[in-house]
Amino acid sequence: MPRTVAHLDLDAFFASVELLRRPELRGRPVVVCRDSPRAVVTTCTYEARAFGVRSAMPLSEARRRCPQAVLVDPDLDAYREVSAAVMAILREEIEAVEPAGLDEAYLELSELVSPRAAMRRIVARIADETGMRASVGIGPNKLVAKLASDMEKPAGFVVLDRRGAWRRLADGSPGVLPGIGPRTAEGLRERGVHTIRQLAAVSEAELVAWHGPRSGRWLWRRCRFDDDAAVLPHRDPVSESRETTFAEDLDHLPTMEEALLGLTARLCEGVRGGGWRGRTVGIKVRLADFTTVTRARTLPAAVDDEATIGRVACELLRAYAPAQPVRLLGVRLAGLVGEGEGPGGQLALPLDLPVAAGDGRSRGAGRDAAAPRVPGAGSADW
Ligand code: TTP
Ligand code: MG
Repeated sequence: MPRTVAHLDLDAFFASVELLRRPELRGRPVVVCRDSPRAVVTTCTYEARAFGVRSAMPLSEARRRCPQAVLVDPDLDAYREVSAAVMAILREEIEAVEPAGLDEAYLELSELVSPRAAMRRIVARIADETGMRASVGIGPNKLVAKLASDMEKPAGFVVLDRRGAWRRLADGSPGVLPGIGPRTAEGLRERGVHTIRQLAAVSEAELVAWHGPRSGRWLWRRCRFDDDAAVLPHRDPVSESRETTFAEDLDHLPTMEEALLGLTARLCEGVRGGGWRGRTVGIKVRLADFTTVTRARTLPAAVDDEATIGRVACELLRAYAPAQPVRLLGVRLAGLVGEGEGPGGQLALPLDLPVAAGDGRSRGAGRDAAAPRVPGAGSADW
């Protein structure tokens, strides 16, 4: 069965969010980066890229290339919220959505009569409703779609088949193929393989001899732009959290509760923005000596309201009763389900089963990656 898959990636994501609240910076080279000697650039506007500034470049180098760049501090909470709004639009429009990061997702379009029209509509909605500009790649599989979305950024819209991908990329380095990292590319170079075309000329048996059966076969298919990976909508976030480190440690319970309620308000905005509800409310507390504990409680039904989540969070904090001043507090909602999932928003799972089972993936850039598998058990990690 021929498939149609799209990959959508927001343009200059962190920087674009910053421009929403500081429109006076539009058209200027903006670099999102902490202002410290060892900081590296998270991203920058295309105006800054014209000067050679890039993601992951040391700030000192970015400054040298573009002294007039405007530096903006990263604000991950703001990026998460915009990300949730974009993902919510994708889920409204398309059944199978696999977020692949804060600003990118794969969409399974095989069932659609007009996948291009659907993607044009989605790009327009994202622009209207969030102010973000997106680039889209459409192809027969995830690999080609991902490569295509990157080809004509910003505001790209590239439809490509495997032959087209071959025509455009065969003479490039194998390292441009997602999944082939710098070390693999370097290893291939040492064997005289500098391009995708040269890689495709190596026999499968030889690749297996070089890289073992799994990676060898995978490489053989990869350089032919062959990929049968499914779009996995269950890679939805399993949890959402907000946390903050205080300028000065807190040592009064009422002040801590106030902070937890503030975090809960921000959490709920993000959760509702993504159309989520969750059954497990958790808190994270880091004490003055850096001891970090989490506590969680699983409720009978999924919730998204500030009052309930805030109440449970404060109860968990009072029950824990921090014995030292507190330097960080966090609140977390796990076992997330989308709107309309499960009867009355409840998960179709028995109460004592791990709600957040699976691989612990979560929304965002992996800050929640180690979600506790058994709610209520607590965990050193979030
Ligand atoms: P990307 O999609 O790679 O980059 P981008 O959206 O800024 O620019 P474009 O897609 O138009 O090329 O990454 C998404 C966000 O992830 C980016 O805005 C900032 C963050 N990020 C980092 O923090 N460090 C990095 O090294 C990279 C590549 C991205
Ligand atoms: Mg991007």
